[in-house]
Amino acid sequence: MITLIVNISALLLMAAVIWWFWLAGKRKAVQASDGVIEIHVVNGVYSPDRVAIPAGKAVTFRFTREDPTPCAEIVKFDGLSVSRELPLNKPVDLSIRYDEPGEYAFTCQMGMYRGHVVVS
Ligand SMILES: [Cu+2]
Repeated sequence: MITLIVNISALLLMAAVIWWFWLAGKRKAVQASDGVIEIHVVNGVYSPDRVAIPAGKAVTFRFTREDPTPCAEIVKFDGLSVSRELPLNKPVDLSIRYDEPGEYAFTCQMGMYRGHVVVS
């Protein structure tokens, strides 16, 4: 009986961890209706990794790369001809505009670092 309770608790805990790190994080997007959205490249991720912007309006994405991994050097945006090199610890402004609502990824060169732009 104790074993069962322990097992069930462990499963619930795992579910909570999965929810917290993947599902909950995926749902919230940082709103950037106008102006500048600051994105930091740290420890293998973009932070924030989900940004909501309005369709047809240019928003400045300010990337600061604090992650020395060579892989993080380039950021590119799906569906746009935007591809930029990010120097270490130096903010780089990119003007991003999507005309069609949808979800677009921004990634490093190899697609390992991954963020999303939610356009509506
Ligand atoms: Cu990469």
